[in-house]
Amino acid sequence: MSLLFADSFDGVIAGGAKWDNWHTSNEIHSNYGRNGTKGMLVTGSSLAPIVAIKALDPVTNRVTVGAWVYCENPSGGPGTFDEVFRLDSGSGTVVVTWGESLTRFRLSGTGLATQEIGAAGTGQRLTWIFLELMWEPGVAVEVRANGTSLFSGTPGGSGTPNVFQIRRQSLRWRVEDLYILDSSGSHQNDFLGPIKIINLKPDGAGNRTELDPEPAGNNWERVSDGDDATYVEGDPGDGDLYTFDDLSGSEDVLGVVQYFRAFDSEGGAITGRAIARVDGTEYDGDDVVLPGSVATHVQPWDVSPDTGQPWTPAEVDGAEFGVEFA
Ligand SMILES: [Ca+2]
Ligand SMILES: [Ca+2]
Ligand SMILES: [Ca+2]
Repeated sequence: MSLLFADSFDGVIAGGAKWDNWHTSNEIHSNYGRNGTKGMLVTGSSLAPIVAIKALDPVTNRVTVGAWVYCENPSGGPGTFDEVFRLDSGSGTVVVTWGESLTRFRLSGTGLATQEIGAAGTGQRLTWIFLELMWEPGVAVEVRANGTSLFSGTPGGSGTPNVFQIRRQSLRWRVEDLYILDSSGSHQNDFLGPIKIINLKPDGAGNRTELDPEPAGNNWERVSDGDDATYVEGDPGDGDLYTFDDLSGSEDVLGVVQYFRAFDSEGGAITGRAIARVDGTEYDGDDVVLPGSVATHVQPWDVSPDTGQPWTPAEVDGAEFGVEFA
């Protein structure tokens, strides 16, 4: 496993439901995304600089984050907390902000001189840039823009990156197609470069329909409406599989990340897991001990569970995904 988090801002599980902390002023709208899809506008209050937080539990000490970013301010330097990407380990920090120069990013952190990095134009305002930050405390740091390295060196700090944050003070910027990964495994364990995240949602019944819909109706519609008040439920051994939207193209697939919301209405501790059916065979995701109230759970499928190789577009289009209880 190496993909820790992915957000296209288009899913039915939206905004704060995927993040551990989400400022209520953040906006998600097609005005702020790319290619006609939704993106995030960072506009949280300067009085509470934390805009979004995602706790991380990586397998390795090396973590890479990437996203398309677009600063809406043609002028104005960053405030202290205009942190586009911030990673913390508990024993160190690395931060990338928009630069005073208006054309470059600024890097700071434990053991690093605060400095603008890269050539003029690599941190330009009013344009989309695919920004990436790799950090292994005490060992390595690298920043890339549109796939080109702006800085690499040896940072201070120690430990395992355990939280990603976006913080904001005075600037407004857009974020789209954000990923976070660690360096474990043989696939998706390094910079991905400029990517696109496509949101796929259930569009029909799959090979298993064992859960009970509430209210009555099609199970797949109860889980694809973005409303926790409608749902499916069942007992240990029961599960559902659903067909999903197809990809619209044939570009290489870097990985699949499945999200679901679930809880144990008996008070907690039932086991649930994501399941996938690929080429006619069902595969189990990781066991999750479900909490007593609804929460968002993530199952990365870095490679096709059927082949152990990168997913083909045809495999994704034909795959069914769902959840079962155990
Ligand atoms: Ca989007
Ligand atoms: Ca629902
Ligand atoms: Ca499909």
